[in-house]
Amino acid sequence: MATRLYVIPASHPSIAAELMLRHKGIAYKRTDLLPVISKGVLRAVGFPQVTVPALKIDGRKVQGSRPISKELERLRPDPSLFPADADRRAAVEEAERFGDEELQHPIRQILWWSIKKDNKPLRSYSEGAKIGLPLGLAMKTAAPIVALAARFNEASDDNVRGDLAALPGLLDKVDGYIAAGTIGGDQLNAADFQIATSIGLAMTLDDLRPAIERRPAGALAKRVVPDYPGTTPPILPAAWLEPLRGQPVA
Ligand SMILES: N[C@@H](CCC(=O)N[C@@H](CS)C(=O)NCC(=O)O)C(=O)O
Repeated sequence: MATRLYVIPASHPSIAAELMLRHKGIAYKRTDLLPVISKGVLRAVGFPQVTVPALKIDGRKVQGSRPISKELERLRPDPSLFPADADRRAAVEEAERFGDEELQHPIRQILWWSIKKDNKPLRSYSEGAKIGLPLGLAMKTAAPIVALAARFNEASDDNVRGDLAALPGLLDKVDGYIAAGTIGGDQLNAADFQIATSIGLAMTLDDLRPAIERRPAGALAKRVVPDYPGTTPPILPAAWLEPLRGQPVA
């Protein structure tokens, strides 16, 4: 099965797709793309949309972390990514939808806002990636790419302040899925990969990690993606982080 996964290094849905390929035991090649530039490359290689993860597998093109989980399940049912029981499957699909549609984007906005303020940490997110040019050179020319990525993702002050205010509620929801056994079980499922990678990316920010790491959500991320690449030192305004103080612990 000829398989190539197109990713942006440290992109959370890209890591989810990669972990799901490994879960299935499907051998794959990976193409690492720079943000923003990725859009043109994906179009040039024939994908209809401009986001990663994008997968060529068995002659088909599949784009988006949720279409990818479904396609992998179709192509290789074992080991499964979704429970066989209909009710449990519906719960996992709903948690996966939440991870994709509600959790992913605020984390993405917080990260791009932080990197736009100071792009030095960007290098740590690309460590080990093969982006087609030396990392040092890529980082010297990163400012316009970062500015565009922050703009495309609407990582404005207002949006990021709102994201931080909403984050405790999102984390409560993840802890709730774990308490209900929808995610965090012995057998990892598609929602585990979808959600734990967003939490893993959030925990690369020193500003956010203390509010997450002692929650069940933080423990799940450490289990599913222990070596999440990248570190961003404190940069967010203290007043914006106020809603995250006094967070519950596991
Ligand atoms: N919800 C989609 C999101 C895909 C997405 O927005 N990916 C980002 C990277 S995390 C992307 O490709 N951004 C384009 C860019 O940064 O230029 C999924 O799970 O596949």
